[in-house]
Amino acid sequence: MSEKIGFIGLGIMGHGMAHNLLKKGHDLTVWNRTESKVDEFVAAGAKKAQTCKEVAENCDIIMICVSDSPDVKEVVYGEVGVLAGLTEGKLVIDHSTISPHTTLELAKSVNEKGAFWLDAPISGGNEGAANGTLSIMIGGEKEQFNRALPYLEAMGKGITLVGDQGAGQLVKLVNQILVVVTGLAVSEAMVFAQAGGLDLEKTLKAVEGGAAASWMLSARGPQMIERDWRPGFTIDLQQKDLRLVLEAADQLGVPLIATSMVFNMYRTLQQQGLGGEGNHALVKSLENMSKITLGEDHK
Ligand code: NA7
Repeated sequence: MSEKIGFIGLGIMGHGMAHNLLKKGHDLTVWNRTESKVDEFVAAGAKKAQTCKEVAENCDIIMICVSDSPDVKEVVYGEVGVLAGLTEGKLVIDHSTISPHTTLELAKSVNEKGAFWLDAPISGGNEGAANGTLSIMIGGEKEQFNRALPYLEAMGKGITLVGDQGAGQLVKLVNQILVVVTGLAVSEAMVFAQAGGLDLEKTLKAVEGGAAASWMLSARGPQMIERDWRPGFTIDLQQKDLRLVLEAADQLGVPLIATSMVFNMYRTLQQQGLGGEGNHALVKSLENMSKITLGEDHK
């Protein structure tokens, strides 16, 4: 049986995800805090809800993709939030990246209503969201995972049940360690290549197929070279994720040397007012230190 889907949060990621649900012909109701973002979805066949409560009342599966832990809490616990409209048997899927601790608290509240919760954070940037090729890492019950799968398949390719509630968020933090440390390696390599007077495009082409291959290198390397800082994922949100990583690492007592360094590098960029730029603008932090700028002749 086809279920009615609700989508809350039509930002950079939610935009592509909700469009892909519509493209696959799913029955979709949308809500966004900034109301104007809803119009294009209504034009494409979605229904518009006035509140998150209304989304929960009218849908069987409610997907959320908003910024941070307090935002998901607001959307769920608010006076006209999801919880107020939730009834037995419904399923809430949170695609936002938030604290694993907050996730367990939210899941408990939803479960107390006789409803279900999956944490299902995403990776793949705006391209992955637009193309329906996101990686989706899921924590929760197998039965609910199977229930959600046909809808998640409209939005992603690598869809993995990684453990119980909260495990999806923890795996997303693992993902973010890999993303930012790879981002640092790409940044450092590009600055080094620039200092050596190399043709950056040719350099990238020469190394991206070998052992140094990575999504970050191939997707964001060209953007660094072109100095295109438009965000697939903003520095502010990346910084938020690193805060979550470092909080969890502190609780676990595990040292994260490179990750904490990148956290501080991003902070210098936020101080310069660059928090809205893409996370690949990390290279600017190295440019600031070395006085070597990609694309400039330093000879
Ligand atoms: P964006 O493009 O910054 O979009 C954030 C979305 O979250 C956007 O729809 C916001 O609404 C919405 N939002 C943020 N705070 C709230 C509150 N308090 N209440 C309701 N809605 C809110 O982020 P991305 O799409 O790149 O990322 C979303 C998540 O996926 C994030 O956790 C990432 O880490 C992964 P707005 O349009 O601003 O009114």
